[in-house]
Amino acid sequence: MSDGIRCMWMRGGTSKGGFFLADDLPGEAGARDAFLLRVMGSPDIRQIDGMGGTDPLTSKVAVVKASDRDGVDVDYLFLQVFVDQPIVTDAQNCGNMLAGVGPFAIERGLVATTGDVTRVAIYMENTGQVAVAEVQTPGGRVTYAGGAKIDGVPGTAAPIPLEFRDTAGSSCGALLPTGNAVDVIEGVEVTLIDNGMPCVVMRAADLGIGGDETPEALEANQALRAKLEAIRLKAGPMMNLGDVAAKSVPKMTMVSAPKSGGAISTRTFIPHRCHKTIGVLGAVSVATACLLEGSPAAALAETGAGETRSLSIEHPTGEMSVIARLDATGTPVSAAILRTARKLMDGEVFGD
Ligand code: NQM
Repeated sequence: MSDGIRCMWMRGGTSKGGFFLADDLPGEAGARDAFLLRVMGSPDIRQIDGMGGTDPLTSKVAVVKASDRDGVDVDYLFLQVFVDQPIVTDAQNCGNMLAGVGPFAIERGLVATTGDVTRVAIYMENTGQVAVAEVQTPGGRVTYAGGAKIDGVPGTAAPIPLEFRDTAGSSCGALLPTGNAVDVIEGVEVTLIDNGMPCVVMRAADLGIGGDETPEALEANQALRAKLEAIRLKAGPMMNLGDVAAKSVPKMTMVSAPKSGGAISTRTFIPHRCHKTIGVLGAVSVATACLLEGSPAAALAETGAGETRSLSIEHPTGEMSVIARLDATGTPVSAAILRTARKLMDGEVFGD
């Protein structure tokens, strides 16, 4: 292929990657994935021959098209391009890249603006659920500048609140795929949970760490990494995810008591690199684990009271607040998160 393909490079939340219209990419998945590997420069830990930023968080792709579903504006397919392996997977969703989908859809003319704020209903193809994004569109144009601050991103930008409903069991078929709030794998008590992202939630202390180490220190801990991977490979089939050896799920979150006045402190492997923050839907799933009576996270968490709870999920570079609404039985029915996004480049990208 010698011609470039139209692409917008954007930061979405604390992730970054390429945003494409579905029609602009090869229709056949094998050809599409081969192209995307070339675009990112994978497999190569330096991604020197491509656009990827050498981290799973900066090696991401969003594929967007107008939707023909009732009440939905656009369909969004997330693709994780592995850095060091020739793998492109749709086996997970991404709530950070999601933050860029609304602005991108408006910029590409898939959605018309409706005043100072435009609501964009987004069907997330990876998990078959809908999220609603609110995009700032004063004067009929997307504005990226604004006063909202999210931890893990320097400076401020226009707020993009995201609301999720019905995320329980997104990939695993049920919020608790084993039916239990606690299972034991490799001698460690775990909560196998999926409220938008399949996660294994464990006490940091049970893995022999304090839970406030830096991502670099945790990545250097080979014994910890081996233990986490052994647990993950067993958790995959238990979570209805099958063999997860070549998948980027489930995520592995180690929790400890909050350190900065939040609900819980976290360190998350995604699954082989340690996240500098925490994924959006990962945070929703961990917040939900904190609300589960008898779970390892609940015993450590400060969750407050009431039908609407703001759970501040502490991570290595700050926190992410999950606003959870609960029904009369205490089950979370919706979650909202504040994100921002920024357009970085609009042009053509090459996969020769
Ligand atoms: O959990 C990283 C991220 C993500 C995924 C990952 C995400 C989410 O921070 O919704 O956003 O867990 O691989 O972008």
